[in-house]
Amino acid sequence: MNQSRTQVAIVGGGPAGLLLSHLLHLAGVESIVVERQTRAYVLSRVRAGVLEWGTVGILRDAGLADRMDREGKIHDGTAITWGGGKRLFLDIKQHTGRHFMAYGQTLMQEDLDSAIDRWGGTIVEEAENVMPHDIETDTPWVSYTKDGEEYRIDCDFVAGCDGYHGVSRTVIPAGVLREYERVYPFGWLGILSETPPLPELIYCNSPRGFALASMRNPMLSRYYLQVSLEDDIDEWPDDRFWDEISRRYPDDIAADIVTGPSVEKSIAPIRSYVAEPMRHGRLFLAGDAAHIVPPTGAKGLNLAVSDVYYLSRALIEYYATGGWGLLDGYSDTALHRVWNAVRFSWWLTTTLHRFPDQGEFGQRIQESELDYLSTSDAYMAAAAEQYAGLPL
Ligand code: RFL
Ligand code: PHB
Repeated sequence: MNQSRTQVAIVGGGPAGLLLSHLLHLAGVESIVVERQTRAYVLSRVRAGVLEWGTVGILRDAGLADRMDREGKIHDGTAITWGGGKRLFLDIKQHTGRHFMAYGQTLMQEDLDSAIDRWGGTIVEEAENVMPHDIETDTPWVSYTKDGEEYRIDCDFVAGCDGYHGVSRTVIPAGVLREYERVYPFGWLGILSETPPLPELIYCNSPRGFALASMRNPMLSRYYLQVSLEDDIDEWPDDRFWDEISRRYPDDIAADIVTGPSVEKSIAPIRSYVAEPMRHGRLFLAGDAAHIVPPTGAKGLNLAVSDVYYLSRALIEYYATGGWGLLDGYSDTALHRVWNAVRFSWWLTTTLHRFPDQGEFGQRIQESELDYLSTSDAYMAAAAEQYAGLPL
């Protein structure tokens, strides 16, 4: 058995795990990240594209924003279209004084990787059978195997940042863990294409199903279509994808969409899920390990960042003063923000997608909701405030 010791053992090297390691390092707290995949594999997963202004601020304060500030695109708001040509602009700048940044999660992950390499942090890749132990004691540890050898990391705390399919949440006893879930009866088919995107993000409610136009950079577009959970990726050749996109968007928007071959294509199921509490003993969960939201509100990555912000602050306070105040409050503080985002993402998902049993009545209710949103300044301000993200 190969043994080592650190202050915080971090399970999972996605955005949550790497950002936590970096923020702790800035305050002189040591950590080791243990990741199941190779770094290259983690970088190949195309995911989020929208960073809330609070997330942008955290990345800037942590010295992680050079490329984001050069290459990311600042937006004042986002558009929604429905009813065969109606359109509103959810003006975040007007209603909150903030903005958001279109910047791909893969680039943020690359920025974190390089920052951690620069200060010489440890990210163990391709760790198998990772398992936290003794989290209810003062001497927790994490075990894993790599290249056939067994390893043990002794630590003061374990941070479970290993996503929805991770192992950390499973060590919380069944009598303690409470789970809340909603599975939606559809998935999102996403493509990347090397074509100029539309200037704004445009969410679309259509009787044929939801669609979203987004972007990564001036020559890389990201589009999504609501599809059936039974659909296979092979049933969606590029021609069918672009044809369906142009049927869902109103004609004037469809005419502006530049089509081209896809360079990535995948289907993701959609769910809302929350695990409570986010802490048990010396194990603290952060990001998708504790909660999943439908991507409709663009909240998943931003919640991972806000969890990590709260958790890093709590751990830093502990190492500076020995105080448990922020650590004890972590789960409640994080969950308050999580449930707000869960509710908003659920609302936007429910308002914009076609549900199998909604019928004409359900379609008209959705359209009426969007008509009202577009004419009520008060409703618009509330929606803009939530899309912008609650302050930390
Ligand atoms: P991750 O990114 O899943 O990383 C977890 C890491 O843990 C590793 N792991 C393990 N490591 C060791 N031992 C084990 N047993 C392990 N099990 C797993 C995994 O290999 C992985 O590297 O979780 P994290 O760090 O919490 O980050 C969360 C975000 O990735 C996620 O919330 C977002 O991508 C969600 N999301 C979006 N969020 C936004 O804020 N804005 C968006 O615009 C947005 N768009 C999206 C999205 C997610 C999408 N998909 C594919 C679900 C669009 C899509 C299509
Ligand atoms: C994306 O660009 O991938 C994206 C943007 C907004 C969302 C979800 C995904 O709500």
